[in-house]
Amino acid sequence: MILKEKLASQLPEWRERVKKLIKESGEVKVGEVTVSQVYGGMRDVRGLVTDISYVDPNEGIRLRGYTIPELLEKLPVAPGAKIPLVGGLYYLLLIGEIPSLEEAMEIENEWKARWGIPPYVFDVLKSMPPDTHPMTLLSMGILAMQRESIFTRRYLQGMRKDDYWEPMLEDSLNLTARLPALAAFIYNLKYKAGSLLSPDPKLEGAANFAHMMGIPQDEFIELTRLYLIIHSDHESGNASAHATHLVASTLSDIYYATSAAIDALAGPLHGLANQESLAWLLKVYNKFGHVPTKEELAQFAVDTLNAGQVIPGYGHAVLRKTDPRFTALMEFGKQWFPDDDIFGLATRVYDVIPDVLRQQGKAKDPWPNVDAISGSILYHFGIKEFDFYTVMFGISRALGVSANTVWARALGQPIERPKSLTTTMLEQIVEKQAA
Ligand code: AMX
Repeated sequence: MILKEKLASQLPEWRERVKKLIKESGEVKVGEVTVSQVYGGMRDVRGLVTDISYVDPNEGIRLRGYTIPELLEKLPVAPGAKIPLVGGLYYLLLIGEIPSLEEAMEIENEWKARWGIPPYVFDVLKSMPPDTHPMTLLSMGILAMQRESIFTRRYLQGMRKDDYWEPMLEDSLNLTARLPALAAFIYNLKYKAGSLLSPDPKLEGAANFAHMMGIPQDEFIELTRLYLIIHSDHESGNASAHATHLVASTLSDIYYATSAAIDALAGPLHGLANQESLAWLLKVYNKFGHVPTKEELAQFAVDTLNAGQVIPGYGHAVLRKTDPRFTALMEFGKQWFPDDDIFGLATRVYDVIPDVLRQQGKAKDPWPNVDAISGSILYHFGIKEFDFYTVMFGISRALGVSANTVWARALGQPIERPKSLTTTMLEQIVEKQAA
């Protein structure tokens, strides 16, 4: 596998670079921690490292140094398609270089060879009550496959620390290959009376997902590619990435760690915001029976805030400008279905909400994140079961967190264990510094 060889060839230099940095500059300070950060979810505390992506507060995400528009321009595209192959994105995340079409197809072909989900996984999911949330089913499906872990098997047999990354990569390729089919199975089990289309070996990953979802149109295939690319990684501190990193740092395998990512993503302040956001848009639409005027919208938003609720899809812990992932999806919608009512509503909300939030004066970031629009686009394609939206986020996020985990093992990152203090200790620190 070219991918494995390329990764292996990078490791000596990276290991040396990190070792040298720690040895020669290990005591250099990279920041300080304040009392409000200790109580405030560690916001802005610089305590993690990843070379796979970086979120600039004003510019948004860069994956391996590339902005979203640059990725869409530079990553290889399948013949006849417009949006790049997801396999190319995964190659970039893992290797750090824009692949050729051939290299992107190598990943797509690896995924094709690995997508068979063990039948017992389906049995587990089928045995769950029908009202189980699809994110619970996704997390369970991933966890059920844990017994397949090559990393765990090799670890129990005895493995050198330097070799950990290799079975971690094998597991990651197996898991990411299976997730689209697992997601489509969950969709069909929950919402389509259990019917399941088998994967078509002629199709690449995104096209196969569209086929298994029963939405084989070209636009939906393109959207799947775009959706999987833009949600894949958002540096290391977001809840799903951090949960993965923490769990995998104990040398749990990628199945345990990705299941944890999905659990974190299922929270309304993280990935579930996309379903909450669409629910809010539909509430607005149903109240007025049409796309409301800007004034009507502003009043509705103020009422939401006065009721003590957040405007889902707006605000971000790190970003301070419109999320470029939001912009990419908005441009996609404007290109393919500019006249869709709910999509149009999402774009009108974008004209109104930042001002409303600024006037309220609480949110540090009044701009939309990706979740403000993604639901309206899936809705357009007839995926009206919005519980499912975060599942699609999850299969994309697994690409980023697994690439990070391969590198964390390759660089021998240790078990994560920050220190906690008591409130009395914090008060004593404050008193001492005031004295
Ligand atoms: N609507 C109303 N109030 C908001 C708000 C919003 N969209 N965004 C932030 N605020 C409020 C916060 O609730 C907080 O109020 P408090 O002081 O009474 O607790 C105050 O503004 C300050 O918050 P902040 O420092 O600007 O944000 P944060 O870093 O604590 O939280 C986030 C970030 C995303 C959780 C928050 O903006 C939010 O709840 N947004 C809505 C939910 C959402 O879109 N989540 C998706 C995030 C992206 C993702 O992970 N998928």
